[in-house]
Amino acid sequence: MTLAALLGISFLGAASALGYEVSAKGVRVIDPWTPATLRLPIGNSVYLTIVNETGAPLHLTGVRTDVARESTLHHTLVDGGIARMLRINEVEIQPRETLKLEPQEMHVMLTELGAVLTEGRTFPLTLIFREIGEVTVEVMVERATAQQPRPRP
Ligand SMILES: [Cu+2]
Repeated sequence: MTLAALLGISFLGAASALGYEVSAKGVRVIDPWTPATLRLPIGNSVYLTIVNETGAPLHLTGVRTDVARESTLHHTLVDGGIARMLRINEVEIQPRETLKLEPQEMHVMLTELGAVLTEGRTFPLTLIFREIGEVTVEVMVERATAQQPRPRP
């Protein structure tokens, strides 16, 4: 068994848009990423995809990372052409359902970051589920203008 398999990390190859995923405790977390920041940001968003492969509903109740003082779940609402962000306390994911956190949609909001996020670096992000506890993934910092993650080498 390889180290990657032991860690539950698989690399699907550069040809796939889904280059990185972590499988743990019955969930798959695919391509966690965030855009780079040019200076110390007030806030920044993290995007990722979660697949519930357990046989029961899961509830994502929180997120945590060392790079920001606060990490919360947000949803974006566009009302009269003005985008507003609302905090979400938890998100339910039904069995075999895929939850996508994407630009202009649901996202992880990092606030009071402690450092500039430079392209190419990674940092750990812990997802907290009520039913199965914590799952930690590595977030890739993409180009500042990115709208989606690039395949990881
Ligand atoms: Cu937000």
